[in-house]
Amino acid sequence: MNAQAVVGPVSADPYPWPYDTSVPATRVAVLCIDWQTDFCGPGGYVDAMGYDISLTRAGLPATQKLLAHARSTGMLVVHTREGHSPDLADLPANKRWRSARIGAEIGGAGPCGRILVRGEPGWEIVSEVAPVPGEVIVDKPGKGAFYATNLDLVLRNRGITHLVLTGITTDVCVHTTMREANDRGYECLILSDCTGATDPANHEAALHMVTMQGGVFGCVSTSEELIAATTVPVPAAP
Ligand code: C5J
Repeated sequence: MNAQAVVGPVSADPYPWPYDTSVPATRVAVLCIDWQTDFCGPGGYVDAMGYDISLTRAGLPATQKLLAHARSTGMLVVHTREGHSPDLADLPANKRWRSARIGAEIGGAGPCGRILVRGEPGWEIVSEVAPVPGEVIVDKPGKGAFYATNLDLVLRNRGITHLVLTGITTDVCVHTTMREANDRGYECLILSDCTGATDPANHEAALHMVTMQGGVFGCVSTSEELIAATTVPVPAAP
């Protein structure tokens, strides 16, 4: 790891990210949102609802590469997991009712254990982007990663000011989290190749929304652009 790495400016839409030109990598966190079997694995929640998991898996290879880059340049890596306690005390009745309505009741039994319940196989993060020891993991009962969690406190304690968003799904948990983060003053970048949705049009629309009003929630770019815009100073010769 090199703590001297600097990120930016990244070629992005609608402005070169970040707004303040560049930022030390140690002030950047890569958020890996809900890369769980329930959202992208066979037999999980998204599969049970009848959606195509190849769409939600599409961002995995690029995210894997990005994680290697983040870990080697000193960025903080934060993983989130959507899920509910086994007694379902933190599951709103309407969320349960809606999931039952589409044939994948949260808390019900499925091929990967109880759907979206903490500790079950389907709730685990998939191996391709699994956390390594020491990385932050945030468990959340809702769509946004700031709601009913200590994420904001953890980020501020680490001096994080800039966020890079990856994960699934682009239009639901990633977007909700980006909006929450933006309102809290974090400078956000969402990566189009490290995200995915159950509907390609929703993926594109969610990315497009970010670019309105001069970058209403931040910017859109790709992992390749972010990696290319990270500089690691060469130590001066003795
Ligand atoms: C959804 C999520 N789509 N992680 N959750 O229900 O986006």
